[in-house]
Amino acid sequence: MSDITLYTFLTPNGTKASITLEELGLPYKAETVDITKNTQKKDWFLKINPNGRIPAMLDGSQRVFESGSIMLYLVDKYDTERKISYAPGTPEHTEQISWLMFQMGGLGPMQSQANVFSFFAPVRSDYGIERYIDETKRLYGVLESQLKESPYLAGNKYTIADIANFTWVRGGTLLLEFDLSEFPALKKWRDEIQQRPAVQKGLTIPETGRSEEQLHNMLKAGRERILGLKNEDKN
Ligand SMILES: N[C@@H](CCC(=O)N[C@@H](CS)C(=O)NCC(=O)O)C(=O)O
Repeated sequence: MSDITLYTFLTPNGTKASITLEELGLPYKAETVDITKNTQKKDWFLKINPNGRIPAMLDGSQRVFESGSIMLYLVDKYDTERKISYAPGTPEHTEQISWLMFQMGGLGPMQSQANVFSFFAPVRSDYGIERYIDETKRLYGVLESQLKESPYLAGNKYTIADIANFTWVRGGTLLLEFDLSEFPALKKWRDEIQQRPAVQKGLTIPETGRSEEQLHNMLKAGRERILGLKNEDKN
């Protein structure tokens, strides 16, 4: 039996967890942790995630933090039918973990920095913007080369590795306005995953009081502000 509360916000890391829960058909409560109001730094939340970031989860008295760790916990414990994961000990399972770690250690951190330099920075650094956007696009190229070879990242089955990378690729097209025409296999994969009912549902969690579009517009206003500043890079 599960007794799950997901602490989350409408972001690529948050929706990795809600999509996974929806795909597994698990009952759960979603608590909104509004990162635009710094709720993630409050003492009560730091007891669930000492790192002060969303998402985090309680399953009964068990805390789980880091989105990749939440996904692994959920499939280890609840995906007994292997709906969105491979069995440990199989070559496909190792691939699944590799692509999940690719997102956790590569795509997520690099695209987050692209977001920081593009939307949130107090100064304008064209070097920072370019460096992290180029690195993010390079990583999209790595996904593209894998998806030319197999329908999903870890083989013939849609898994948590796909969910993890999907929310970031979707975020890149919506926010950084990446054009996926240079990555046709990635675009096809994104379009297909986007249509899954569990994905559609997971992308609406949690209730924030603002639409995703409104949240994105807040960020894009940040970009206008940054582009209005003088570039501060040293020559
Ligand atoms: N490696 C962490 C990253 C979590 C993370 O950066 N979450 C962002 C939202 S996507 C956040 O909470 N930002 C607020 C902050 O940095 O204080 C994970 O995958 O869970």
